[in-house]
Amino acid sequence: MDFKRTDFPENFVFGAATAAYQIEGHSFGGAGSTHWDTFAATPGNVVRTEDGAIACDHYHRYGEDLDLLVDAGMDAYRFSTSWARVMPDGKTANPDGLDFYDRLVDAMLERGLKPFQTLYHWELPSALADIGGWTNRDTTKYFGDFTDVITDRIGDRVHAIATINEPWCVAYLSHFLGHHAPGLRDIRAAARAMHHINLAHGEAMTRLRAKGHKNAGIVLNFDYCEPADDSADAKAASARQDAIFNRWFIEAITKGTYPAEALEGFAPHMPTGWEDDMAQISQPIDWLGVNYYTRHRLTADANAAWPGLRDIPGDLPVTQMDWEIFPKGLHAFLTRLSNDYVGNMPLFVTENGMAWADKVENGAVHDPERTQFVSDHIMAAKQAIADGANVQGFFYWSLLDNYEWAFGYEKRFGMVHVDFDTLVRTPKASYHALKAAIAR
Ligand code: IFM
Repeated sequence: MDFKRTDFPENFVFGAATAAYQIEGHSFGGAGSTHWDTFAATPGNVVRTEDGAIACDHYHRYGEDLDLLVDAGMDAYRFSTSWARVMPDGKTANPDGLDFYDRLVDAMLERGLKPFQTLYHWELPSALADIGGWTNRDTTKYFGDFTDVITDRIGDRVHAIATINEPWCVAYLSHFLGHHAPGLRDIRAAARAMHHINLAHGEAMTRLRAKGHKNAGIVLNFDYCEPADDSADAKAASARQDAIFNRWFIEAITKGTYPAEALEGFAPHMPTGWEDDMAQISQPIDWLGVNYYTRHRLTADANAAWPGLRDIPGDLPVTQMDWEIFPKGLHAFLTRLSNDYVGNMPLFVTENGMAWADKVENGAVHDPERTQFVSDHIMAAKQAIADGANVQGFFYWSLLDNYEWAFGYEKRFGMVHVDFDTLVRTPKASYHALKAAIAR
């Protein structure tokens, strides 16, 4: 790595992130069916129709996994609390689920790790999917109730709470592009989900503030967009993608508005009276999580319906996901967010990492590509701090190889290799490199 801990401010947080469905093993502990279980069980949606039933069995092995964070010298663990584990039908509390998160948070604190909780990282209970999921406004109220129940149990011990992980994925990727559960490709469903997921964030913030919570925020994902060429069409296409992907959520949350370039397509399909929700959506947050992975080069597709976009592959090296590696994009977002949206509010890089077809050979995993990737992105964050952004932490995605949604267990993002037959964990070379860089 090209940096060391002392290059960063004294209280800068280094950590790793995971999410409940991707690692826990959702068949354990009385968790309810989620829309991911049914999506995965439907042919054609997920590689080999794999699901999160066992995943990394973190449910039973969380102690070993937390020890890996401590052994690497990390300060914090970003995890999520599955709604369907805590409330299997979306409405009724499951004592075993609450007990699990209680044990998990205590185990972090015993090890000196700061718990960074995410309330929703995509485990929508099937019972709520049955009533329309995020297309139904009522789901936002049920989400508020879930927020109350889990916060009453562990809210006194978590360091930070994020309401939602990556609302763009929850809404657009899942209801317009159809790649994630519930797999819809429908502009009306998408417009509603795009708004209701923001409202769910607002509802959760209202509930958290009522309990006196002072360190609550949201985690948004940002993909760098640029025109594929100098044409006016390509510039407009890039601006449309930027509005839908990068501006919709942050503008709603910090300014109470939606960008015109995105409303141009969604306005006719928005739920009646959406404007009245913007005040609740834009109530103050305490911190912003930034997930960053890649860039897109865009051009217009005159034959396609709105938003009429086409991705033109670039010439940068790509990861196992085929995502271009573009560390400058992280610097660009951290400075843009601080200049245009959040000012001096604390920013955390809550996810950044890469998938690679890693293999264990002679007991070790040689992944120099990942070491370079992490180093380059952490250096981009360092430069953003030098340029005035209040970046206070960096979480690698992900601690473990895990369930990569529609890609099943094929794409390996972990700093720790997981053998999905034996569930044996093997720290990769990048883990050891990060450990050396952040050693005190
Ligand atoms: O695995 C996902 C995670 O659940 C959300 N952010 C992106 C990661 C890599 O695709």
